[in-house]
Amino acid sequence: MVMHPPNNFNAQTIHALQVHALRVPMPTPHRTASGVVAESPLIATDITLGDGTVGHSLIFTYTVAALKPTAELINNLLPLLQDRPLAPADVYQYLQQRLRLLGSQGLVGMAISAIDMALWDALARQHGLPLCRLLGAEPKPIRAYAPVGYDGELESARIAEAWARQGFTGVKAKIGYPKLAEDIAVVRAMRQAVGPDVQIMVDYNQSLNPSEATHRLRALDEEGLAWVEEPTTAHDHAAHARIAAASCTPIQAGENWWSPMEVRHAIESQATDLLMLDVMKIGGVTGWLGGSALAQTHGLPLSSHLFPEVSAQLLCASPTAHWLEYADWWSEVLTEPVVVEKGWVSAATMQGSGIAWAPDALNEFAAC
Ligand code: SMN
Ligand code: MG
Repeated sequence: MVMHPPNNFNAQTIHALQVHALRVPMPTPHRTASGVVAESPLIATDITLGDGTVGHSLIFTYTVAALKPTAELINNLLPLLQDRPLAPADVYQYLQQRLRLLGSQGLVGMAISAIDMALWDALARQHGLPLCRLLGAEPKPIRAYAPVGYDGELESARIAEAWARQGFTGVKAKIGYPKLAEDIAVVRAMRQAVGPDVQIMVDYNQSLNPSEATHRLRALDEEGLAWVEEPTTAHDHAAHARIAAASCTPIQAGENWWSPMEVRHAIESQATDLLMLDVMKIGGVTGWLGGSALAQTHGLPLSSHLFPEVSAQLLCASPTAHWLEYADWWSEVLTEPVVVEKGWVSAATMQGSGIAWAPDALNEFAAC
């Protein structure tokens, strides 16, 4: 009689899903030309496997209005996940296919990413590896830049200087003030504060119309900026291409692109010189890998948007890794928030994707 090994298939299948809606206060509100982020509405997702391994993910809904609907949407996907094998790339394709008629942008895309990131986290934990190693890459230090809000000339300069003193070699300010002269004044005050060796980036957060953007970027060409981010509507690739063609400063874009397919369309339109992916919007780890492959094949330097823990892992495995966006807004929720030393982030010590809940954080920050 032929003996078969015991079937431990259950240990590798999805068993349960737990979703927590959180509201985390910001130490100081983050102002942009397109609105203020005064608190972080977050969704913590836990996926438990048959063997008890739990994979975690964290997503950010920007507005409280989207918090509970997105949490409910993730929960409602459980019937599609139950008993499926722990194979994140397959689950991603399966969810995309099952949700094809509805479409997979916006809250649906965020829900798919929450599940995808939790599954990759679980897979890395099952192997006892940081995510980057699971993806075949060594942990390595990633250069990080620090954020400066839409805070006016004096405050922007003060904050930039404080980051530079901590060792950051890049600082990114929100601009898009009523007058171009104010944008220039903010950049010059920051330059004065940080000196010639720190790179300065600026972010318009989609606030300009294309002709105003072309006008302002021509003037900013004199300021030696490392990039100008999202000068106009993120999904208007043709307008970004016209603005890019008329300016010497590199254009940065991508944080609002919803899939590797949208990255492809943007690249085909020559919309940007640099690529920035947001792991939640691009489609989780699976979506990031598609976007990163496009960055590699088109020679586009790739930076991250928010989610510094997961992004540090992913940038280690991204051939054209450029800058990590540092933010500590969600550190109180995590046991292992990303550590920066002299402006470099290290993914070396992290388990899985770097997401695990600080004791009692899920209760303390629970949205009522
Ligand atoms: C941003 C970050 C967080 C909230 C709003 C906008 C952003 C960035 O555009 O690039 O940091
Ligand atoms: Mg931005």
